[in-house]
Amino acid sequence: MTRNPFLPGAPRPDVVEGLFSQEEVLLANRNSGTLLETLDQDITPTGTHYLLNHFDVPLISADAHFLSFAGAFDAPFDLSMEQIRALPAVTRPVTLECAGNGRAGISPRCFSMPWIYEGVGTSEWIGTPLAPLLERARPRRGVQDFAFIGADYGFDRGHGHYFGRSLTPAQIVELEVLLVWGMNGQPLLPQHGAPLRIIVPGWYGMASVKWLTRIEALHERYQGFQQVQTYRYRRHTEDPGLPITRLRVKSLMKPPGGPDWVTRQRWLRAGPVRLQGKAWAGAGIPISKVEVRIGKVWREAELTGRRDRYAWTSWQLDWTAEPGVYDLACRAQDAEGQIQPLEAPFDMAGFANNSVQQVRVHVAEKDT
Ligand SMILES: Nc1nc2c(c(=O)[nH]1)N[C@H]1C(S)=C(S)[C@@H](COP(=O)(O)O)O[C@H]1N2
Ligand SMILES: [Mo]
Repeated sequence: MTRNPFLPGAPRPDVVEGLFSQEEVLLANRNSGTLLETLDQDITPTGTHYLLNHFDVPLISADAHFLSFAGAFDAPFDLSMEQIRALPAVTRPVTLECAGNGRAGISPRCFSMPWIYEGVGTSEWIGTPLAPLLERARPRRGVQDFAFIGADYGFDRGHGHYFGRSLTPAQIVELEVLLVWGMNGQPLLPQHGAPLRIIVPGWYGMASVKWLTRIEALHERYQGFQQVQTYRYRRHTEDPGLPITRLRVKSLMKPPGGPDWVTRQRWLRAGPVRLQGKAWAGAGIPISKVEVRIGKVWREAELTGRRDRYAWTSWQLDWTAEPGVYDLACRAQDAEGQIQPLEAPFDMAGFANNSVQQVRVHVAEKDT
């Protein structure tokens, strides 16, 4: 990438094929993925939850931080972190997935964060419902959008901007948005948005703005880069696209056995093995079925728990593994009948690839 990326309209290398570039690997090094071996846990251990940070992580002192309600409110106010933490607190397990998760499985691929499977995790988020605070600030009649602005500034396609997203008043009513300061019993870590972020349950992660500084009520729709220029489903360059919102139905398996260091292929001793993993869908829709493919045969797994409306569900299947090489896959279906596709659905930016995960295992008679 030799062209000046700070000129208005500067193009990003768009779609590419073949090996990952240095720049893509740099993005991957900054944005770690959830360790798939933690998929037997309901809550992703803090520090192994995936990260997606577009720009630099701002280090913000909680003592000096304020959240401003600004723009078209009749009673705007600022809140210190102390005031925010004194609000009625709730703890909710919510599954967060990056809209780019699975991008590497789409060909040609978009030049961006090269997620394979790991851009998803579940945390117990600690915060307070946002809707009553918006009410308290008294949005003026005719407000169309609430913009959520983060403290992180950077460039994309030549546009300098603070990361920002918006939700309409109807979406605020429909989605149980939380204003969050804690994660798994601890204060938020800097890389997850400290001291304050929102969590938008049931939607892809881009909506859950981190390092929140300002909520602005607008009489028009918010036109921020992250709202209108990206996070749209687009099938070709002329396609105006549709905004990305709720999570698509998906499942993942904890890779069984042990890995080969570099290929990550799995080694298993023949005999009984419990296959297990997680399944989730958007907007609080329950998972109705998970199937596991062993070789060519699909078997139905047992759903072993549903912790909460917006958190993933556990599944398991007991398998007596015979020696051989197997390609395992898992596939979830939600209560509305949506089912994971076997092939990746094409999207220009590689968004929302919910096709099935493939795990190759070598089953051996005895230790090698
Ligand atoms: N301010 C800000 N908020 C942000 C982002 C960002 O880069 N800046 N990334 C978004 C994206 S794309 C995702 S997937 C989630 C990731 O949250 P996590 O890093 O805590 O897992 O944060 C969202 N909120
Ligand atoms: Mo994301």
